[in-house]
Amino acid sequence: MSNYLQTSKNMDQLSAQNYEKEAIQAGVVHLGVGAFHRAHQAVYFDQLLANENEQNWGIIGVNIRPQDSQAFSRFIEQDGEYILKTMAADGVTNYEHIRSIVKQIDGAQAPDDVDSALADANIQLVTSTVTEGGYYLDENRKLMLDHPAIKADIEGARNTLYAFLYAGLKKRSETSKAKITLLCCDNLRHNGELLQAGLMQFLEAKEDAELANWIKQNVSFPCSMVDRITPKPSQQHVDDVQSRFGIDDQMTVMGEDFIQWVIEDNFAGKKPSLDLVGAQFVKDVVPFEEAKIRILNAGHTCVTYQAALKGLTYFDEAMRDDELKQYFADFILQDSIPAIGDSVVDLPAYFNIIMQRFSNANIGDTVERICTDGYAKFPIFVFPTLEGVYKKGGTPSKTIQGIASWFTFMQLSNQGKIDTPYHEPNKASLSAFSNDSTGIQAFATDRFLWGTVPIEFPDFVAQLTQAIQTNMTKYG
Ligand code: CS2
Repeated sequence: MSNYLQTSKNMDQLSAQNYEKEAIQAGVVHLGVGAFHRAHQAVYFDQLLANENEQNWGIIGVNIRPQDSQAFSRFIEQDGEYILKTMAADGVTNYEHIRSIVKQIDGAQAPDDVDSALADANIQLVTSTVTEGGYYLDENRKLMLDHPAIKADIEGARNTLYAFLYAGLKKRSETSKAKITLLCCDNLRHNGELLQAGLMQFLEAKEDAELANWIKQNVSFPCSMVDRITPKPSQQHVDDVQSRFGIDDQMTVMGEDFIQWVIEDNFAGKKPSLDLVGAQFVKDVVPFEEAKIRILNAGHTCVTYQAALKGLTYFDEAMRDDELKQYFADFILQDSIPAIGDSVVDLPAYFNIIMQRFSNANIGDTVERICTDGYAKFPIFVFPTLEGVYKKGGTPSKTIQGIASWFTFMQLSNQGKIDTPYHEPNKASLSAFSNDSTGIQAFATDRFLWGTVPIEFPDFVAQLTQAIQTNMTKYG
């Protein structure tokens, strides 16, 4: 056990899975060890490791971002161990000592070690959480070859996950030659297909047909749907763990009690029996993905900017605001669910569960967190509903209201009139959207955001302009 995590009090309140860490072999490499990975995939694997026959599924956690190296060095000092705190809406709180990340590599400092891990025949699975924007794909699934990070990686730098996968898989194809599964765990529709498309285009740009060919025969890219609301880690929980257990855990992560993982059953490498610990293997992830992305994520995205405009701090406050609660229900019931159409998922029941989860005041999920990265989120989460309702002959007025609130938020945020900080990695892409008719026109016809909707359904531009004007009057 990590020295940092020696419990000195209340040991009975801290649970841990029943396995000896020394007996665990690594079978997974994970790229992007953020809070979400620690609260989600690492938890499933931690439970899996308690099964005698599944002890070769330890995780090698890899950091790929230089800006995270400092925080990651602390994670290494803690031997990759940390406390997961989960909080239910009814106040039940649990603390678990998670130990599944058995090895840690800072890829930003030691890229060769990552290559060796990826080449190792014992590694059967690579999972990734690098955020929605971390795959650098445009609306046509084309890799952004002109993006400086991708450009540099094609020249041999290590900015994106593609550079790491390229080098690691190259080594694997030349040494162990073992088959392997790349399992994307980011919130993207058809996430496995996107990872595959991005990687194959990267290889094309590198002009490495041999490796591309090897990958076609030896690597699979299942899609998966991942879910657990995981607020940004905060000092409050670090302090709670410190005072409750006497543990100096700087990597404490907190999430809601709900957790879900639905995985396409398409493994080129060996398959971990994650179904033993609650994950679902299915033939087709699409209906689960669509439900989650269009109801939970799009619900978050369309409500959060309105919540910010109203000066709310925590997302659960939006569910206690009559207007926003009604808006959320209308958006889902009038736009999202009709646009999805028939589904194996009971969508109204699913929506009710999401409403309860969004109302969980104990997790203190912030409007600020959910406002982050709007430029990457709208095309993924909101666009399908926008297009779907128009295609069915309707008018997606609630969706348009959500989009308009983002534009209004952006403008007021630029003018310093909003308290909620806006963290937007793609700020440069938003700079053309000025607060005048030219800016609104550019926003409403942006190809990356809205595809061909403005061309196929020209009413959209007028409807969005109208909604923006209404919003500006209301909040400006
Ligand atoms: C949120 C997600 O930031 C967002 O867009 O909707 O981070 C959400 O909390 C997770 O997807 C829940 O699984």
